[in-house]
Amino acid sequence: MAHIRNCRENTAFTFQDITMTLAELNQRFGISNHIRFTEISGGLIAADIDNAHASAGITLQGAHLMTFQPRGQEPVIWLSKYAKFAAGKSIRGGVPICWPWFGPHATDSKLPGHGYARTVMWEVLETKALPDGSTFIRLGLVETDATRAQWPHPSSAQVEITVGKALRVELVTHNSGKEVFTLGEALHTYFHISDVAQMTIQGLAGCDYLDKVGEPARRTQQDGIVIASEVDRVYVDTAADCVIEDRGLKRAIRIAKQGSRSTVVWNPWTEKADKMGDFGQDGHRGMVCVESANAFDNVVSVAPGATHRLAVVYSVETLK
Ligand code: TA6
Repeated sequence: MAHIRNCRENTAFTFQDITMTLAELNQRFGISNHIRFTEISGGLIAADIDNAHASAGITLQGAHLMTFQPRGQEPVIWLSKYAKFAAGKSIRGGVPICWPWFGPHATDSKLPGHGYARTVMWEVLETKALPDGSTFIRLGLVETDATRAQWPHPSSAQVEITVGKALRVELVTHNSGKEVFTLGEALHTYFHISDVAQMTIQGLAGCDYLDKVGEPARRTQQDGIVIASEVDRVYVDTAADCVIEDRGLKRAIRIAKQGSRSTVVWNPWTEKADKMGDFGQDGHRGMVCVESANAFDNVVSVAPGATHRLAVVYSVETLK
């Protein structure tokens, strides 16, 4: 089993096959002017990416991209100032990976909502400095008896992240077993916006959605999405790009996805955000989740030997 020894307390996080200290991790995968690994609060290990185009931070726990800020831009990804960092705890903000199910587990309410991928260890498999000055990192979910107990399907999950002027995240699922399995997943991305009252989400007009606020209901989106109360919607059968128009920042964030048929739009609004305890006062006003997913009607059957990819490119445009 591999060990990342915390260089101060010499505690070990055990996962596959490589014994590595933080120094060895940097020696093996660090790239000057691109990526280095540091210990952050809660004893978590993070990849700190800083290149000519942008900066980003990714924890090995959950392969969780916490931050992304292109040079000269406001942050694109929102991270709560009250996010908690601890082993086994999900981080409020960034790009949580919901896998291998989205929302509550279909049959066992004791299992974690949105799956376990975002709270278990992932290991660094590859880092690269790309010719255009972007930085690439590939991480793999580390299977353990605890993960196999929740998901008894031989499989692997990897995430490939490219940090440049745009941010590209690709979630790759491989079925290494002999049985087909059904996969639910999402890149549960939190976006930084000037204020929710200054924002409209385009791209989902005409799409059906499951409205999870109050009595669940199926509705059809008429126009752009404007948020003035709690919104929790799963738009189904849509491969469309979404665009977050932010009049306050005079910019638009484009969300261009492949391999995803669902888009989730979520803002907890005041009451839910207060209950969650890690949004802070009015924290919900500076964020919106637009999640590229395969959920509900759109869960994916992955055949034995098959590989399923969900990829999203997040880019910033000037608001016309
Ligand atoms: O994607 C929206 C949602 O399913 C909401 O219903 C809410 O539960 C949100 O995810 C956050 O979930 P979390 O487990 O991260 O607190």
